[in-house]
Amino acid sequence: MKTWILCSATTILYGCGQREVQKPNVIVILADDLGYGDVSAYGSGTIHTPNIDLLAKEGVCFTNAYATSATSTPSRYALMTGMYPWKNKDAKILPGDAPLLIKEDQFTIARMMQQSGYTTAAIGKWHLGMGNGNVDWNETVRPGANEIGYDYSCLIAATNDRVPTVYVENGNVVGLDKNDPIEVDYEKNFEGEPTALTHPEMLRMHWAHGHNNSIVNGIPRIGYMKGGKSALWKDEDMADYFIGKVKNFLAENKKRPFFLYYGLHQPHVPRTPNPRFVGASGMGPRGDAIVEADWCVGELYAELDKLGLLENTLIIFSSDNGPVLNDGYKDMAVELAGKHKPAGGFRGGKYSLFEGGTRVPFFVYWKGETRPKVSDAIVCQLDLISSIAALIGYDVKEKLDSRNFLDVFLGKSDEGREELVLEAQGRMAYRNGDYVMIPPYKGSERNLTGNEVGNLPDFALFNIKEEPEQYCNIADKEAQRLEEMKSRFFALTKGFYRADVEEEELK
Ligand code: NG6
Ligand code: CA
Repeated sequence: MKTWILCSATTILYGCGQREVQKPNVIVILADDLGYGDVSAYGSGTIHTPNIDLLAKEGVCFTNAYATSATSTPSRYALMTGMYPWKNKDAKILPGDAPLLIKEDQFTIARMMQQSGYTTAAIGKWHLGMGNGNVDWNETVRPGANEIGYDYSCLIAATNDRVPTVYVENGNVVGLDKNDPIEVDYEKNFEGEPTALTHPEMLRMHWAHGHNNSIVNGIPRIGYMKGGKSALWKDEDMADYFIGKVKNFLAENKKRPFFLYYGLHQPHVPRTPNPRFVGASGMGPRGDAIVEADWCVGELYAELDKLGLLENTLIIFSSDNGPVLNDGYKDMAVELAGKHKPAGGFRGGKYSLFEGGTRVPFFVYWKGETRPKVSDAIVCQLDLISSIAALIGYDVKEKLDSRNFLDVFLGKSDEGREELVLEAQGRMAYRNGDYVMIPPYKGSERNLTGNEVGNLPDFALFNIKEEPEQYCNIADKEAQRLEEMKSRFFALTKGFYRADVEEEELK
């Protein structure tokens, strides 16, 4: 990569008579369950996300971008490691007390950056497990993000609907009083502790499915938890809390190259925007949480601007999987959606093998480096690790599924991926060029959320360029293409594909 060396003249440092060029900073912002249609950048006039749109309009706006998976853990696993998540049988939605999914000696994007002289941080949603499977939350929790390449981490262990509902900074629960120890159990409740079932009168948000275990801040969660009162997060302050940590990290590291993974918790359930954003969207908590997420992006951008870092910082914005309205709480997301199409017109959403599951917003912005462009190239988060390796001149020795598409990400080429295996709750689909093939799977058409999950009785083939909505199965019409795609798909997924797999139960 010559260009940034030439263009970043202002950041050239002179030392010991030698010219040393500062490496570009890299920031990955990953929203949680934000759909293709949830950002106004793609033309929806229903929710306004001006800060996210700025990255899209001034940078490269991808229309064919994918998360590797239709749920969080596998999707994040792929981004972090450059490996297809379906090759790891444990890469599925993890509970809050799950052990670290990534091996300590595994190659990760953070480790790569660290080895290249970057200071690294993970801030926000994690959901990749932490600890050894038998966590004592009252001691430093290891291994975690810090053991796989992050110099600094400040995280929620899993999701905002799962216990423990505390922040974990460098492995330590923030604000914990040792006299009120935290206990977590995903199987059974602690004696005498209220749950959504025993104490519904304590709820200020009600559950629709699942989410009826421990109550924290009046919100019922997944899993049981006891103690740790002084450490409990305040849901409405989570955005402010994490952007504060982000700003600290930027200020402390403005003089050295850094890599920041910023996991936004919005608009995942429970949707609890700060009161500043309540009513902002007219769509209730889900829309308001999206407006809040957009504000977070604006704050990050403004801070980079203030610190004079924009010209030397590559910003990538995306989402871990597609959208869902009713993900288990009665928060009026369905009722108030109106004309809003969270998946942007694609079929399905979170949990789905249809495009709505994995087709996500994706923008790459680098002031002075990227030119405004809309790219139809097929790109995937899986490829970030190899592409960033190319950017910083790192020679990846490991055999990864990730490929280098740096020029595509920077808008300099339109030759994106030719093929991609997509995953949704243990099932797989295959995209090749303009076509998507979905093998048959058992199970119902929709899951508890109401999203169509892509269980079809027979092999289906769609031309998603001509018909992005995926209602027109052309398997019979293009029988030969189907056969070719099937054989390529089976070769790629050999040893992992199972025809009889049923999606994990939502609970
Ligand atoms: C499901 C939860 C859902 C959400 C999801 C993980 C129920 C019924 N549903 O099991 O609310 O937490 O897991 O979402 O409990 S993800 O975006 O992190 O993958
Ligand atoms: Ca998610």
